[in-house]
Amino acid sequence: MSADARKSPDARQTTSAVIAVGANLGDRQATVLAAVRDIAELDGVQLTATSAFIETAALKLDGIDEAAPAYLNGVVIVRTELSPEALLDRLREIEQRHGRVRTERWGDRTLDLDIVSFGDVQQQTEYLTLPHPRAHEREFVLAPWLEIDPDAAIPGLGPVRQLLEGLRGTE
Ligand code: PH2
Ligand code: MG
Ligand code: MG
Repeated sequence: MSADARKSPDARQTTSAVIAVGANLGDRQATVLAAVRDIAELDGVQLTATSAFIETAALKLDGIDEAAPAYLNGVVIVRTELSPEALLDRLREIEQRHGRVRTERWGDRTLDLDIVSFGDVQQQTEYLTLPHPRAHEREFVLAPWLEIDPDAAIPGLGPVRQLLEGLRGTE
């Protein structure tokens, strides 16, 4: 038995991670609910909070596209003993199980699961940038996150409450 397996679950090192959930194709409600359940059932992951899901206009590379199907967006917070990369791999598997096809960048999708932040990790690798490089400019990420964690902060950027006020103030 490995040293890690001998430890009680509580004794293992866990990190809090924030995951953004989005869907704008298919039965969005069913997909996001199933995705949250799938995340909760991952080995080495405990779901600690789930936001309400809000309907948001699709943001495309050249701005808001009211003609595109709207998104359902929400945020979940987990504690995990996985590495950021292992968590990302599990999330990509869940996206694929829900029919995610990767074509156009920021294109319509049945399910998008993004790691927004992972503890206080700040990294920029080819595989994964943390915190998520665009989370701070997305109301559809910040608003549901603030709802479930009023003290949330983005490592290196500051309190989510202030970031959100800044976004709303410049509308
Ligand atoms: N995700 C994108 C691109 N555009 N627009 C909304 N409203 N919600 C999203 O989650 C979203 C988006 C790529 O990650
Ligand atoms: Mg995304
Ligand atoms: Mg993504």
